[in-house]
Amino acid sequence: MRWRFLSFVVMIAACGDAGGIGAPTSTSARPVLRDVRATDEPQRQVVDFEAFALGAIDGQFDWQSFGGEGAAPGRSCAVYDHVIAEPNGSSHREAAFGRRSLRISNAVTSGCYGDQTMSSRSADVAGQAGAVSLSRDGQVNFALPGSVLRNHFDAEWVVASAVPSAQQSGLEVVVSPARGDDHRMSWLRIGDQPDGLALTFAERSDAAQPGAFEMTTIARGLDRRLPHRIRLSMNFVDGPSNDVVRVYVDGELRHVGTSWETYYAADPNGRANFNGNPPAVNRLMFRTGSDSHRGVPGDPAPLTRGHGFYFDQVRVASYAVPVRVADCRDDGWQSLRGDDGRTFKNQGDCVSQLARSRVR
Ligand SMILES: [Ca+2]
Ligand SMILES: [Ca+2]
Repeated sequence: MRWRFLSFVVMIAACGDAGGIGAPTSTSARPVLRDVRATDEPQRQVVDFEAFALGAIDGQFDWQSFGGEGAAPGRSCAVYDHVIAEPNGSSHREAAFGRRSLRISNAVTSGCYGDQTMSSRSADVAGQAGAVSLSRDGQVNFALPGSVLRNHFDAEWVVASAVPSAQQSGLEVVVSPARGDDHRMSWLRIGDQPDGLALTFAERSDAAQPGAFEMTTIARGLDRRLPHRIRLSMNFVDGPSNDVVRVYVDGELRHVGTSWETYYAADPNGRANFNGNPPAVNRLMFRTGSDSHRGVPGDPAPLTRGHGFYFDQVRVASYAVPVRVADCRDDGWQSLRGDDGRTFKNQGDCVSQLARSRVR
């Protein structure tokens, strides 16, 4: 019994917030390559994986996956079934999955975070004033060089079942805005249920229980024979309990909620990270893991190995959006964007976008 207790403590230490297994020793040492069709329109910067090599994800085009299959050993809590693969199925090829995609199953899960699969980073970071892009010890900056803090994060991806003809029982993957270590600012789970694919969103907004996951099923019965486009759109508003997160499924708004800022501001464990400030975000974490202490066991589904979900057309962007009318005035509109990343035609266009984005 004593041994089991000790190994539990060791596991927690390894999966801790700073400096544990899965934390990078230096992000600046790694050359930054960007597999994006870069334009000045952030919504068009899309990773399609076509230039990636098959197999290990880690180190390709600023993607990070210390625990993904084929990565260098010794930096992860487990070896996850996360790889660059050739998508199967003609419908997926037709849907712009092309010759290469990110494939993830939850055949292996763990209680760790920083060793899971992280997308390439947006040029800027996103968060409210005071959001932190440094590690707790100040030694690692998770932002790309020259990054500026912006108040909007937008992420989009296409997901499809690798077994479109049948349910993969127990299959689930969680996608979160993140920065490359253990920290996340939202949570969206994609699962495979008997009636089709299902999406579950988790908020942490209750100041009385800021550590609790408040889970909402925002879509279910999605046809597993078809790819689905998911978009997570986050407005970080300065001050507590006011961030706005929208989730779109196949172009339709399915949920309006909030970020995890209340966890970082009010939960004792959350506050301990950055003195009550939230982490900044600039990428997506694709995680096959458990949050068992929050009531989300995340049990592995071994039969999904080699299958799972394909992810493609991954886009992340951080930019500045208006949060008050004054932001649009005095030519302010010229340096701002709509929530969808588009530039404004004039001040009036900016003000009307503001009115729309306030709707909750
Ligand atoms: Ca592709
Ligand atoms: Ca806020």
